[in-house]
Parts: sequence; structure tokens; C-alpha cells
Amino acid sequence: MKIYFAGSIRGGRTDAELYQRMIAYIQRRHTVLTEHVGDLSKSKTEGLANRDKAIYEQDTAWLRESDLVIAECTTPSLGVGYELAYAEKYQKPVHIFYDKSRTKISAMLSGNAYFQLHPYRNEEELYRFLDEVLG
Ligand code: 6K6
Repeated sequence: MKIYFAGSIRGGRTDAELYQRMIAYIQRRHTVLTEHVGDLSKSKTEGLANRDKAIYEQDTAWLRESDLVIAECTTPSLGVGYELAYAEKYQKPVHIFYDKSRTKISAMLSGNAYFQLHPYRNEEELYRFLDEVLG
């Protein structure tokens, strides 16, 4: 499957290493269209108007092309929230993961039955949930 992985970039990079591990886990059997979300180099996250337009065009094209969206939402991100609504508009299955001891997920996600939520206690449980989602 082609997976669109979403995780915070300008919302904060606290969980970037976790994204990198999740992406590597998914890549054992699937294609991740958005590998850069786990890229740990800082300079790339800075804004440039032309580059931001290209990022928006590319990411929305990848969302339309994807079979499934996986979002790690422990660190809140406006961009990820936008992507989730965009994925719903295009009727892509959306799975939202978050560490329930570190965040309270937005009511705009937990209140929408379209989204499948996976609150996890630790990384071991997170990978078990990922296995269930990816089959
Ligand atoms: C490359 C590696 C790190 O940063 C970059 C350049 N910036 C972006 N490149 C690609 N996608 C991006 C970039 N900035 C945001 N996004 C998309 O929005 C990603 O798909 C993320 O899931 C989401 C993050 O949004 P913010 O609001 O936290 O930046």
C-alpha cells in the first residue's frame, strides 16, 4: 500500500525520532510517500514562500494518491490537522495515533467518527496497533 505518514514539522519536532522509527517500521512492507516527516535535519523546516507552495502542491497530490493515512498526533500541528480534513474530503482511511499520557487529542478529531483513533500507552503498544491497521 501507499501510506501517507503525517507528523508535526513546524508544530514542533519533539517526536521526530518517533516518526522516523514508525516510518521505518511501515516501510518493511509498504511504501511511505512522506519519508521526510522523519528527517531529523533542522534547516529544512524553515519557511520559504516558493518552497512552501511546492510543499503544499506535492503533499496534497500525495494525499490524493495514497491508499491510507497514518498520523502521529501527540505533538499538535496545524498542518497535520489540515491534512486529516483533506484526507477525509477524499475519503482516504485515516488512522490517528497518539500517546495518551502526553496529550489530549482535539475534540475535532475524537468527535469525528470518520477518524479511527489509536491512543497508545507505549511504543510497544503503538507497533501492535500499527500491525492491526496494516494487516
Ligand atoms: C522536510 C523535512 C522536514 O521539513 C521539510 C520541509 N517541509 C515540509 N516538507 C514536506 N511536508 C511538509 C513540510 N512542512 C509541513 N509538511 C506537511 O505538513 C507534512 O506532511 C506534515 O505531516 C505536516 C506538518 O505540518 P506543520 O504545520 O507541523 O509544519
